[in-house]
Amino acid sequence: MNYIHFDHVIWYTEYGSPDAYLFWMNPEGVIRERYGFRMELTAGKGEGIESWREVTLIYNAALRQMETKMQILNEEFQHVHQYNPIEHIKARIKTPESIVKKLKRYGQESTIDNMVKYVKDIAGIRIICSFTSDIYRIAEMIAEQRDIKVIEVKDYITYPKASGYKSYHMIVTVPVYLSDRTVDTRVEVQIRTVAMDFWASLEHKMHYKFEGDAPEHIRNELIECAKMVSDLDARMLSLNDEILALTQAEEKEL
Ligand code: 0O2
Repeated sequence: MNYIHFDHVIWYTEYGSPDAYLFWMNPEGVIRERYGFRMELTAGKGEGIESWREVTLIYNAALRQMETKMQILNEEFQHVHQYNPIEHIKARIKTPESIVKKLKRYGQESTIDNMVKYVKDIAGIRIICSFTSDIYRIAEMIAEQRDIKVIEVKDYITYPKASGYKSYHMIVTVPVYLSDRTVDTRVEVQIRTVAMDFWASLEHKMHYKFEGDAPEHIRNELIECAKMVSDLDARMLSLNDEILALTQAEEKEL
């Protein structure tokens, strides 16, 4: 049995050369414990470092494709409407720690096969925009792309989580063209405003720090902040609409 060792993998959260993964195999098969459970992704029968490299290569390719698609949409939008709906884009491959935790939560063994089968957000792209209205516009533009298939949508903008979390999630597949086959690869797309992203980053930090058991006053304060974020987003959108209307009226007069 080969172990793709966790401690090495965790440092590699950005995508890039798959060669980096060569170091991740643990030839001695040493099992380390962290947070009370095994933190290895095990390579099952017929799986090995090659299959791990191939899987990560495919996810990296899918991410790059999505990122390019988003950049093109943004540039085209600027050309047609003189404005960029996308502020910036972040892309990441899920850390093995997070993959293993998720597989445990699903009651599945931590193998490469299972990770591909069950974990939908191994490749993730986060699109940060200025205004709430941009979120739906971007989601529509993604869904309209012929080679993208939308598998699942979770609208935490209209239906925020009890924590106050707001974001628009899509699971899509994008085709990755290899030399001998095409692999429809799942990518999780999260779309949110700058303000929502600011809030989510802090809340994520809190979640990580307290492992889901944060002090009540911190949770309450974050819920309060989430309300302020929603209010801020609504006011900024309304201001922007007013500025746009005034600009258009002035242009008409000329
Ligand atoms: P990480 O570390 O970001 O990868 P399911 O797929 O239905 O079994 P899952 O994966 O929880 O359940 O789906 P969901 O709700 O769409 O959440 C996916 C991702 O959204 C999470 O990934 C987080 O990145 C983000 N997210 C969801 N809920 C919250 C929240 O309440 N607060 C913050 N800050 N982020 C949230 P991971 O795997 O949890 O973590």
